[in-house]
Amino acid sequence: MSKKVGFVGAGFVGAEAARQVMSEGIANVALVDIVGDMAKGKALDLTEAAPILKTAKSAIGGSDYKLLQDSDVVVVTAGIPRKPGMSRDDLLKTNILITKEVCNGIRKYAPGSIVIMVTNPLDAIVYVAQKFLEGTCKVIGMAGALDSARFRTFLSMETGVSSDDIQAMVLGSHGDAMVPLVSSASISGIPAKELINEKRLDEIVERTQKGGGEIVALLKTGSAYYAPGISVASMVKAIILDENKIIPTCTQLNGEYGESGVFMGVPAILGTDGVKKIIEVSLSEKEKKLWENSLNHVRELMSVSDSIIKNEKIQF
Ligand code: TXD
Repeated sequence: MSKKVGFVGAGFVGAEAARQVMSEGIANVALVDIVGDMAKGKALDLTEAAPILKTAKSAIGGSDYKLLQDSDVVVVTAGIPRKPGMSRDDLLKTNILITKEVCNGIRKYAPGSIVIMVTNPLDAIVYVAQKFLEGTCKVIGMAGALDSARFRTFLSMETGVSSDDIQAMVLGSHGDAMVPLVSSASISGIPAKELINEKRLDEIVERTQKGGGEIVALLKTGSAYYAPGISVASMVKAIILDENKIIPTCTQLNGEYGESGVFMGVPAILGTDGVKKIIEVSLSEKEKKLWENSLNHVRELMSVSDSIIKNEKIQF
């Protein structure tokens, strides 16, 4: 049977990811958005591209969660961006409430699917979605795939070597506290440190950590969506085609890296069951400090999320 990928949130990132999934002929797609006609329109637009893409895949869209039925993977980008005057906690509260509504729809129509959360603040949203969907779906988050792509891009710009020849990963949380791994970054197997001096590497790490903000500042409205959408599609592809690719993924740690319960971005083998295995890499002293900082940041987000869930009396 043909595979199906559901997208809740048909905005910039959701639509770009869906376009990539259809363009590569990976699966049929369903777009669900609170703005139903917009999702329906984008789905029709995508389907009309099929004859030129030479794919037999098609798209459906609307506001009804029933459209998610039989999805193998569901990608969630639904949420609101921070508005002027809104604190990070206000944003978290609103997006937790949206996540709850979305998870109810997924539980009803796509139980057993692998769920990829994308909505910000990513680490907290993955944590609450896993709470809402416990026993129904496996939940992971996309951030490291994007942050790693940015890191590789900047290493490529620095060396003039094709980004395809650059292996580098970003672990930890999404945002300023992420952990770009310089110690294991390589250019066709040559340690990056042998080709780039420490000062420049530090600058590349910082640019990677602030990569999202750099695009926001240029766009003036909204945030990045091409690289995020394509990063989502790479995770979807690894799962649907059982590729066993190592992709940095936000997932719950169960003893790996000496931690349990916390959600962190770590290298994971992605295939049919979602995360098949978490890979533990050794970190330099500098990276260990960043990792600790990242852990504290995620723990703080998880605890603020717990308070919101308690204060708002949100039931699972
Ligand atoms: O690396 C990452 N994880 C990220 C995350 C990279 C890029 C973007 N990142 C976050 O993804 C971003 O901060 C947002 O939280 C999400 C989605 O970003 P996008 O740029 O796609 O935002 P849009 O265009 O505003 O899309 C959000 C859609 C929009 O169409 C709303 O109508 C819809 O979500 N929405 C809903 N759909 C269904 N149900 C409900 N309740 C709902 N509320 C809003």
